[in-house]
Amino acid sequence: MPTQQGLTLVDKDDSGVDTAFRGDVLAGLAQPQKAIPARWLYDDAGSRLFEEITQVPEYYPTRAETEILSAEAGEFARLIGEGRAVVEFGSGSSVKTPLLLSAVDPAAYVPLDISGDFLRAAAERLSAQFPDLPVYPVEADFMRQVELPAEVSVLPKLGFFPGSTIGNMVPRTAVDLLRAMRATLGSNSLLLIGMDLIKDIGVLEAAYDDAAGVTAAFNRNLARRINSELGGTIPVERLRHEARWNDEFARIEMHLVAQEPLEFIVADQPFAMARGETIHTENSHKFSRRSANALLLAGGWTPVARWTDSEDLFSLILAEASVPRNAP
Ligand code: AVJ
Repeated sequence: MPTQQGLTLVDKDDSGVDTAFRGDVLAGLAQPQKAIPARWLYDDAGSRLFEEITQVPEYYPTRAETEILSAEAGEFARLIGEGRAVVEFGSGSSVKTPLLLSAVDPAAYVPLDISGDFLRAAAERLSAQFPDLPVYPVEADFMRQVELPAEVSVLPKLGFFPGSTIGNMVPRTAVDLLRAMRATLGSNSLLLIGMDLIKDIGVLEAAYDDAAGVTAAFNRNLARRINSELGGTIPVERLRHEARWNDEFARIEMHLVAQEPLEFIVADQPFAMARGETIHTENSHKFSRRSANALLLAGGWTPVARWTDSEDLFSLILAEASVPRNAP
């Protein structure tokens, strides 16, 4: 039965359990390699912990991307131009979005998010900072084509997808998303997308296993959430956080590793883990200049410009909606 939680529609059963969460967890724990979709990491506690991660010294992506956005304002203005509708996929962070909006002087701002609560907060923050800018929040799942408000239909669009969130998706899902964005934004649109770069493995693993243990808490919070929302008995303190580099797929993986043989219950179903067995909880793909370009092209976007920070840690890529052309 769909019920209102804030503005967001969440399917809950009669005892108030999120049925999509329960379905993903039960299916994921029944697999030979246990795995749970990363989106379930972001409940209120998880979202707060992620904000904390962006402040730890080892986690460079937020700082590096913010550096690019402040340093390249002049270039964005030149290549993007004013008067577009900026469509942000995911609610704007308090720092990055204002930097972009100041640089490109848009005609409208359209934040898209699946969570009405985040959306309202982002829209209010932006309206206070840019009182003359029309803001049209849209609550939607941007993995599919989204119908934009009529007020922006004639404006050329600039999609904004910062944070290397695209890196959380395996390539086929990332391509689906890029194609959905292309459909949402239309021809003549541009996309400014953050993509984190392949680099020294030690730097990558430290970024996802900080000394203060904030990322470990973020990862373990998923097990805690399963226990509290799905009647689970997972011994959370017997699961160790691990960040591993998977070189074949160029990604950091987060796992929860059983420190000893474990038996537990989730939603009335029994599960067991051998010592050393893991639950895979997140992928964070990293890119080279060419692998980033290949992914964008596969999704219908032609790269036109690229910027990196002063330490070459992170890239921001500007791409234009590809026009089908005859090619060999
Ligand atoms: C929010 C997807 C950009 O993959 O770097 C940070 C999430 N996970 N530390 C990332 C995350 C662990 C983050 N993104």
